[in-house]
Amino acid sequence: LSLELYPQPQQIVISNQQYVPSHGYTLQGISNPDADAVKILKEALPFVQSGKSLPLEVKKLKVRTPEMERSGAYILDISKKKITIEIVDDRSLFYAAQTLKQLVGYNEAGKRTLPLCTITDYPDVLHRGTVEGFYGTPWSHDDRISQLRFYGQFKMNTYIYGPKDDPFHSASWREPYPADQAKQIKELTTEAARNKVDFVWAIHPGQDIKWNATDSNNVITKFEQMYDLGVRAFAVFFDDISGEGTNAAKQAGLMNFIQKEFIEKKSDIQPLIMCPTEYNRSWARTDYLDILGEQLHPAVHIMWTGNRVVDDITLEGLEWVNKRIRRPAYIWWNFPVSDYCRDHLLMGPAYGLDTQASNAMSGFVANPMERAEASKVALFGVAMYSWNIHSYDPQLAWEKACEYLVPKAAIAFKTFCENNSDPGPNGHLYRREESTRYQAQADKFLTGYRNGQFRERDANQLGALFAQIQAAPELIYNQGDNKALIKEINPWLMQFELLGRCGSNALRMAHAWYEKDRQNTWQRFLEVSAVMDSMKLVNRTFNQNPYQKGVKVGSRVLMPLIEGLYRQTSRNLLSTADTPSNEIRVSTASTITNIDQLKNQPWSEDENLIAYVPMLEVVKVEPNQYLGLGWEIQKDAESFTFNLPQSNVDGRVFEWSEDGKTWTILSDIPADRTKFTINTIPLNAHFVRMRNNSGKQMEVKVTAFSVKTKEV
Ligand code: LOG
Repeated sequence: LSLELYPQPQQIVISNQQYVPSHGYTLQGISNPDADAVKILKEALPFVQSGKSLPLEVKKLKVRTPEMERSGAYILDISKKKITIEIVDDRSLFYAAQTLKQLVGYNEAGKRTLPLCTITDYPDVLHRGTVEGFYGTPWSHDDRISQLRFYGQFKMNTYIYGPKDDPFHSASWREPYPADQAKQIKELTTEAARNKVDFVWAIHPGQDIKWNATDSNNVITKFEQMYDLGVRAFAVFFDDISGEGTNAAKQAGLMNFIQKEFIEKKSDIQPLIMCPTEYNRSWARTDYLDILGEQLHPAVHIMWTGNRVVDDITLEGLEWVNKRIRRPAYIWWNFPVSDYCRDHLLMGPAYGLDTQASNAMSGFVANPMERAEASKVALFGVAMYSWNIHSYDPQLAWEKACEYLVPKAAIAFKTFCENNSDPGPNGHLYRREESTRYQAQADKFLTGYRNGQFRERDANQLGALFAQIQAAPELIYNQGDNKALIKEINPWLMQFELLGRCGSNALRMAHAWYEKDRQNTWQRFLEVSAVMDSMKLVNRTFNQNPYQKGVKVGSRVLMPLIEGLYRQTSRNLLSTADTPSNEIRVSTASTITNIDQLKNQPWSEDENLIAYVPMLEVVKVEPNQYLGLGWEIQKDAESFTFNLPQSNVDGRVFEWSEDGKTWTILSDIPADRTKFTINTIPLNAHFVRMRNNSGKQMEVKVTAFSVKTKEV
């Protein structure tokens, strides 16, 4: 017999007996047990005030190994005569109660059953949870309440509040929250406490901070205001900034000042956390981290996203940074955050986490999607991993998460998630497996079709998949339980249904061609075209954010399959009909740059607009490095637009070229503007670029860089 518990406890000793408690329970042992924990216990078991009863005794833990001293550690012992819970703190009792609640079963007679067992349990990582640290619309108040309850249920104890687009966190960090928002934060701190979650409030002052006493005190004043709202844990973020604020020694100085003047003066605050400017290995090219390691008070945690901004977490990478910062890193994992790929949902398993790394980190928090409910699929995995690292199974966690979130349509929801997990090409080079169970069939079928075959078995399996895909959204809508989730993912559900229809039609089209039925092939071809048009409409109508607009589903395996079949069929039909082939236009527009950090950055190309996909982080431009765009020879430029906030302007030049070799300065651009459009570009221009013409490194944030071409 094994027990299904999430997260999986460290140690379970179990007899194969289920036990039906003969009486209700009475609480015994320590006085004033945590009220929130008692509430959960009462949901799990019947309690009685008087008469015959069984004892549920709560006492202080005696066995003290280092692990069993951690906040939240507990021993839960269930025997026929008694339940005993041994605890370190209130959080321990709360977690033991959550475990007990998961252990309760029901027998055929409808009676409550409990397994006879002893569970010894503790967290592998001290601080576990999330950092609401993404760009885009911050979570709503209701989203956050629901998250905090979810964390409590699955033993995550940390929620770091730091949404980039909350002005009171970042752009206007010196300002106090307006009354209505302050009230909501107060409610959140209460809800967090109820769920034994540390509500960490983060400030992001680095873009305009002055390294003087006034601004140091401005930070403390803001923290005092947050303290009054019930906040008992704090962080300072220095990510994605440029200029003076990036100075490591100054940052350490401010942190140490906060440590001394604020943290140590109050007796009830959690350790301070900072997010450094060089927060991942690929950017750590200076002595920045060593300065932090030496100068920052040892009690302050330092966050770290891994070897890249968005990446897997490896023990080797952790050991590398820990040596430099002289403390175990506090992991800020950039998954399932989707602010750099906003047209996709990241619904796949939380994988790529080293199962040997438990002693190498002080915290593990994940940065989620702007869509809070949908993020729970990945966050469930984060909870399992950070509690019990060595026995983490990403696939199992993913399945359980899907079952937990959409219990009445779990299979349909899994179908949705497993085909919506890859972010698509992106500047971070971060990709996720998607549609893996069908990838081989899809590849073989398409290759076969191109060679004039029709692989019947593969077609049948893919056909069954597309039928499931088409049916899944309806099943998810109808289960009705999780309305917030449905609202968040609705555009993708609509698109998913169309994907199923499109795929089924594409397979019928391929079959008709194989049967040499031209007329039927044409008909199916037009059907596929029609569904593709509907998909384009959904893509143009929903989720129209200015970064990556639109709604992409199945983009890694299934859409390429459909498009491949469609293109091949179009060739088949047109070449034999002897019509002039309606060639798909091959792009020759592209970005041009000699900056490594930009080389993988995708660009978008609409009818007459070529543009860098906006970037969120700061790019370092060395002397003579440049970023630019080139476009098709047959097109003339109409205008050139840039928006480069947080950037130096001294020594930069904008230039145009006809051949990409000889460059001329665009002198109409004012020297001091970070944002501008010019409509006077020479007709023979086919490239524009911005170049660092100073002798020093320059910092740039690429929010917009685009060329509009004239209609032809
Ligand atoms: C930001 C973060 C953003 C994430 C993913 C950190 C420390 N900072 O590139 O706000 O959500 O990457 O795009 C970041 O990760 N900048």
